[in-house]
Amino acid sequence: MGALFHTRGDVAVITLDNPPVNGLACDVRRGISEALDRVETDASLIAVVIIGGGKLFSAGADIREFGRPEAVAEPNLFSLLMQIEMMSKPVIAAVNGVCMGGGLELALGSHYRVAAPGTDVGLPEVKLGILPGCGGTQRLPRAIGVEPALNMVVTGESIKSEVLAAIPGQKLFDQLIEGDLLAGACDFARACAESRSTDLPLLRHVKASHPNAEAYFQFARNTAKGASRNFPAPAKCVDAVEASVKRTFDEGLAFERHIFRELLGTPESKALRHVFFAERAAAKVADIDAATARRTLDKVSVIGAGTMGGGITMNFLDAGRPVTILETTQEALDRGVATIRKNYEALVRKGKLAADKYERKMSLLRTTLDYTDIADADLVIEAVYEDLKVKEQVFRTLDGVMKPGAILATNTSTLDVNRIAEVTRRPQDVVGMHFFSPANVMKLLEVVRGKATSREVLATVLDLAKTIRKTAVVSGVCDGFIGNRMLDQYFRQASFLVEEGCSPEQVDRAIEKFGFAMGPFRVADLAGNDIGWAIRKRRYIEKPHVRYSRVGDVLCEMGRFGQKSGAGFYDYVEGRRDAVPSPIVKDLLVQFRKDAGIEPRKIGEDEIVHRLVWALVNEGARVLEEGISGKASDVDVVYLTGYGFPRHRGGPMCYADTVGLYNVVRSMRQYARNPNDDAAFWEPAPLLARLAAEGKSFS
Ligand code: T1G
Repeated sequence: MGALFHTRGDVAVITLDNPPVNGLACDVRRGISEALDRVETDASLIAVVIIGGGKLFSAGADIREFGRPEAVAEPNLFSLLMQIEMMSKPVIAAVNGVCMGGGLELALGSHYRVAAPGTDVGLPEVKLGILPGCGGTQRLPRAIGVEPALNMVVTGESIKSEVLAAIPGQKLFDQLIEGDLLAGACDFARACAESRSTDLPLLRHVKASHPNAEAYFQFARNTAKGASRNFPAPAKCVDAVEASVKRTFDEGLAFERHIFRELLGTPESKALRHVFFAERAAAKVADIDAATARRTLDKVSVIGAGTMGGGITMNFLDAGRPVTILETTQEALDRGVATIRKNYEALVRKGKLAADKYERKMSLLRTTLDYTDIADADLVIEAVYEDLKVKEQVFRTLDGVMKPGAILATNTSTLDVNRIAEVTRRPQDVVGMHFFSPANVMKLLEVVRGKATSREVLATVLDLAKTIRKTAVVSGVCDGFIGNRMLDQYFRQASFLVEEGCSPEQVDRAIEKFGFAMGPFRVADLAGNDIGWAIRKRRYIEKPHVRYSRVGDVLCEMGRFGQKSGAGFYDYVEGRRDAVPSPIVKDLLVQFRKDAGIEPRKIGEDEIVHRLVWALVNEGARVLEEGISGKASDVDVVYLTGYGFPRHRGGPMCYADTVGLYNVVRSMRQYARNPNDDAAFWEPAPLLARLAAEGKSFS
């Protein structure tokens, strides 16, 4: 690992060599520095090209080094850029594939830059809760202008090299090179060396300006703050880019470095770095590796053209994979296809999908009423009504029709995958693929591993998830798997809070200020209160000793199912989706508390947030100790990608670690003493109690 050195005639070539993404780790930086020294002292060499080994230039600093001495070990990236600036011979960065973060900063610090078209160019540091820390916020505005630079720094999104090269007056790329990038870059380097008459060009000497700086940056800062829900990095990015206009280059560099160090230590950045690796670790399962066989998945079928079946189908159409949908009646089929069309046509109207691409997607869709039409499918995903008897019947039929080796997946959200597998003669081929509504949008896919599910089937489905751009998390079989099982406790606690004195809007406001996309009562009204009602009825019978609040039941008995019935925990105006606080619900809660003998009290935001989040954490700890989930970071990924948990808090288990498990358990014991709460609810899961007692964390 490091930087490889070779020469092509009188041009030196430094190749970044740190697979898979050429992270600028300590050894790589040292290799570059030593190679530059060699070029400087070798009179036969007239220029140097820096290029990435493998398929890309560099994804930036090696995030794994953060918080360790290696991250700042000399030569750190800062020193390396100073060394390049002092070189007497031209340094050309030749970028392809990915040029991001510190990798882009390395290129920006070079004298010249050439790029292969199609290169993803970006400064994604804000997604890690930091900002570019080696001149990116100072050099990029000088290379492409303040506004496009600010947009890239604040959003962290990548832009293709050819798009950036087309910006009028840009100084980012001196040339786009089709075909052999290295040969083109060496020719360009030779031309630079031979045509040299003045000093080598440095972006630090270019002036960054904006015609209306004061107003523009104030607007940008307000916008960044408004969109980031108490997450500090985006607004700080604006401050740093503003410095490129208001301060000298070196002052701007120092200001950027100061902010970088400040953000690096924030809990939000630590959480986001946790999320970065957690999302990638989710696909890693203890007993599956590259040697595990995979099955071919050419033909895919979906059973059921309802909301879930249609959304699941769209994932495959979006990935360019043909799908056959099966339904029981032509009317249901037509309705399902019409819904898929409506979804795509909405995207076409918004300009998010080209009309020809829409038609190409629809050309991949087949429909049928006959099971024999799907007999040769490699994978079939059942998405019929959430009733065990109905699903068992579908799987009996599939078992009799599908070819040997076909993977039989169920999209059930809570039912027992083992029971479903047992009605077939091939339980090893049965697996859960729990999509989240809207299935074509939500990234989370819970892959439910039955006790008989084979490793091959699991490995195949995990690989498939990547191709349909889903974040797969493996779950064992239990009621609600990982996410919905924890969500049940979250809603129980939310209902206890309104029994004790909160209004639904007070609870929602507090947790949304914490960073959740939507509070529990707005979610309940959106999803339909009758869903929770049906689940509670089932559980009242299965677990009569468990205390549930009856607030939700009372609303359902009044027909207040949520948005679909025009009223729920909130009132709704016809044709609008705004959740309006309801005087009826307010009066109902007053009466409810009277009847229950509850003296309402004012409950603060911290208590609301912590009772909701620790409810998730306590159940998450049980999910871990029962082996339903293999890693605490997987539980975090479920909540980050499927339930709107704020990314800059890292997920429920990560947030509990941030607060400290000792403090979590101390708060729970306090809540257990509340006569209107449920002491049993706050009994710490054994794993949580043990970790807290031992001063340990989930991670
Ligand atoms: N550091 C360490 N490991 C990294 C890494 C990085 N920057 N980027 C990726 N990996 C690992 C990743 O964990 C996975 O490991 C493997 O590479 C493949 O990644 C000074 C301070 C480049 C678009 O934030 O966006 O520069 O799971 O699965 O889908 O101002 O990786 O195989 O063991 O994501 O093809 C800023 C983060 C750093 C870029 C490729 N840079 N990476 O996506 O592969 S901070 C980033 C990505 C910085 C400077 C600051 C993506 C990718 P494993 P992958 P991919």
